[in-house]
Amino acid sequence: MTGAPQADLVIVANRLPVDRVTQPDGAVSWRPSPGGLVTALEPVLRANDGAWIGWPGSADDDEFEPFEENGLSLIPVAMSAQEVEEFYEGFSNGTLWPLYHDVIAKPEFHREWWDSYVSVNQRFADRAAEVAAEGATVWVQDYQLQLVPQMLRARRPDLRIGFYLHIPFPPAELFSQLPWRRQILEGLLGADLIGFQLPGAAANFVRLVRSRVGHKTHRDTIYLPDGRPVKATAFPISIDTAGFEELARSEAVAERAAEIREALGNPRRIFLGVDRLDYTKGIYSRLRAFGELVRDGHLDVEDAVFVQVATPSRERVEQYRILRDEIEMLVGRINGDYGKIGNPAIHYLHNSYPREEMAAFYRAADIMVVTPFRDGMNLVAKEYVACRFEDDGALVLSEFAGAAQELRQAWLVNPYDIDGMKSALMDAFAAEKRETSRRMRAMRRTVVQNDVAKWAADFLRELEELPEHHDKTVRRSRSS
Ligand code: ADQ
Repeated sequence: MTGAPQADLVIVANRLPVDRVTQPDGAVSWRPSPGGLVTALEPVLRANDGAWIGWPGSADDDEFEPFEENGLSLIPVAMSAQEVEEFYEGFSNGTLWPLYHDVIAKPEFHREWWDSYVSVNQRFADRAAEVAAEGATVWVQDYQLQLVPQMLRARRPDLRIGFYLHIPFPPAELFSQLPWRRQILEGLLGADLIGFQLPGAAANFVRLVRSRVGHKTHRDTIYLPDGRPVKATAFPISIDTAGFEELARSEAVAERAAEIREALGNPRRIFLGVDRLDYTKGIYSRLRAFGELVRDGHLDVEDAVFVQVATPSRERVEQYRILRDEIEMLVGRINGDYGKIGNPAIHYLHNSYPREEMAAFYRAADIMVVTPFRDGMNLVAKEYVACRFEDDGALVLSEFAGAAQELRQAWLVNPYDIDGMKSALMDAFAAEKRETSRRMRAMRRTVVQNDVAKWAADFLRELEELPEHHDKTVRRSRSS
């Protein structure tokens, strides 16, 4: 490819940190879609002649030339409509996503989806091989691109390659269902450093490599027969804590939070859920728990209200459409049965909001309810904590969210246990100010000390410092 910059740091992610907008006259422009990842990586990218490779988010056979946006070098990778269906909606979100989340939904295995996964991964790897300068660092992100490390190393052995998995890595008993399990493990082993959210996920991976690929391992290190060590370890991701706190402290957000409370009728307590509309997030069970508390008279709709923000997500995938219908039916039923004029029990918003509005929701809410069945980390829980600068507010958190390993002072719940969730919701509802402050103060300390900038710096430092060779004598791997 011509015109691609030679970068010393390359991020390879499924999505570019911008959205493509087509004007009515057909002209194309780009709108930044700022997420935690780009906030964290922007300073390092600027300091290192960095580039970001990713899909612009719409099906198109046209290749776009690399371009600069806010001083960041962006390199679009195109995908056809068929690839969006087979690689993205299919293998990534219909096979890997449910498989890696405890098989909460049944993963589908289709050979055409796999073929598409291989060819799209190859395209990303080829682009990275062209863009990276001699000896550069390439950091590949997430489950859509697990073959890229190996494909890239085959073309560019001079590179330092890191990989980070944002979602859980399943235990061998589940991962082994995957017909292409060996290829995925070998794909990842192309990296020098593989980062996971939790130590347990890293341990699952190392164990699988030992049993399925047959490499020698010791703790978090895998010794490849060609003399290269691979490290697999945990780097729990975080948020731009200071940025969220600053937003929450602002006059505009304080006013907006007051407006939200007012619009809800100034109830004594506001419960809040904020999730992508995904079956892993446990939205249905959580609303059922709340509905039963209202039904049984433990909560009164003039006293307590639930606001559920559900971000539209993967709307072309069948399972997501079914889930949306189920949740909307439940909300309708609960409001129909227990709501009063001007006082519905649940306010349901199926929409995306700017960061300021999210911060206002977090400030307005007394009890944040985060109850996924399985979640790599869950940034919403950390964002809520970052916004509670007055050390108040309660967090009800699933023990199956990665965040539960750090936010120990939350009201921890098992999301499969509706009665358990009901008592946790009531405990958080009734908690004394002293109790909520004690818990929130401790959680805030954790989130302030471990922000996303530290996460990125820790990962990149570790990647730089890893030895290139090991001195272990190891035999050739066997086939599984
Ligand atoms: P997600 O599954 O998307 O992320 P999460 O970690 O909660 O889950 O991040 C969601 C992000 O979207 C948050 O920053 C939140 O503020 C934002 N958001 C949610 N609803 C919104 C709305 N209606 N409008 C605007 N913004 C909204 C995956 C993994 C997680 C892991 C992250 C990061 O599934 O486990 O924590 O990646 O690694």
